[in-house]
Amino acid sequence: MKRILTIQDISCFGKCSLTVALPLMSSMGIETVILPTALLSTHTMFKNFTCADLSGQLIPITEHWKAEGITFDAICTGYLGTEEEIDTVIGIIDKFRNENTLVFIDPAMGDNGKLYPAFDEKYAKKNADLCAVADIADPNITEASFLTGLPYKETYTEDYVKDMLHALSELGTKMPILTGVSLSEGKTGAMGYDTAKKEFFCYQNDRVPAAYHGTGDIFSSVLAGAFVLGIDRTEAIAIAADYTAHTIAETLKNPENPWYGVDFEATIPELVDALRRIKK
Ligand code: PXL
Repeated sequence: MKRILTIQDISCFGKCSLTVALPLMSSMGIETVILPTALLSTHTMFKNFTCADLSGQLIPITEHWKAEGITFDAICTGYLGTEEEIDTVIGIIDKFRNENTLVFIDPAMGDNGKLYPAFDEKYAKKNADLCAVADIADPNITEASFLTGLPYKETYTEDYVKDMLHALSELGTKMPILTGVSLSEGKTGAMGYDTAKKEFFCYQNDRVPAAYHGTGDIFSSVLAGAFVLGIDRTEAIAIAADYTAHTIAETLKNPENPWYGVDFEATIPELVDALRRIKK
């Protein structure tokens, strides 16, 4: 069984970061080891959330793992807290990485042209150091724009997406994958660039007309899981994009309209079926 380490916060209520990554990766048949960086009452889109910083625990926990001889097939990161924490996480990646380890970075820090409330531009730039050590990094267009300094655009051409991917690969990321990319009216998906092969790859599905919090984390968790399972890159983004779109569509049917996070629990069986179809 593949074993993945996921490093991000626990938002107790709100369906994002670890409370999404753990169930999704587990349901994909991957042993999922968590390293919580902070403990929040809710994610930061709620007012008055509490937050206990756990970054002082990261070194003692990972030193214990090292002493136990624990290894990982992949290390992935999501929402982190501070610039110092990013340095600590880079050190952890360095400590556990070998030639077969997949390092997957989701530089989760903003959406819709804006950074999340807890972050500033300095923090955003620091994420470029993290992307520099990534095999795969999957920013959305907002995050990519803060990482590269290229302007954020809501309407754009394929050339803009390709320029963004080139700029991300210049940070050092081997395979940047830009999410939330729409190449035609009514469509959305992702486009990636394989720097070694100098090849672009892309998947587009029908846009479900709704925006919910936490969908980026869902997409990333499934994408990272698919890569760890050895699924081909275009099929990996297709699985992640279809699962995310289907989950948003299901959530739209929920009369309680939970803006804070999507009903990903309802669609896990479809994810498992999609993986079974690929394995056949
Ligand atoms: O990646 C989304 C996310 C994760 N964790 C926390 C957040 C957010 C988005 O706002 O606040 C704590």
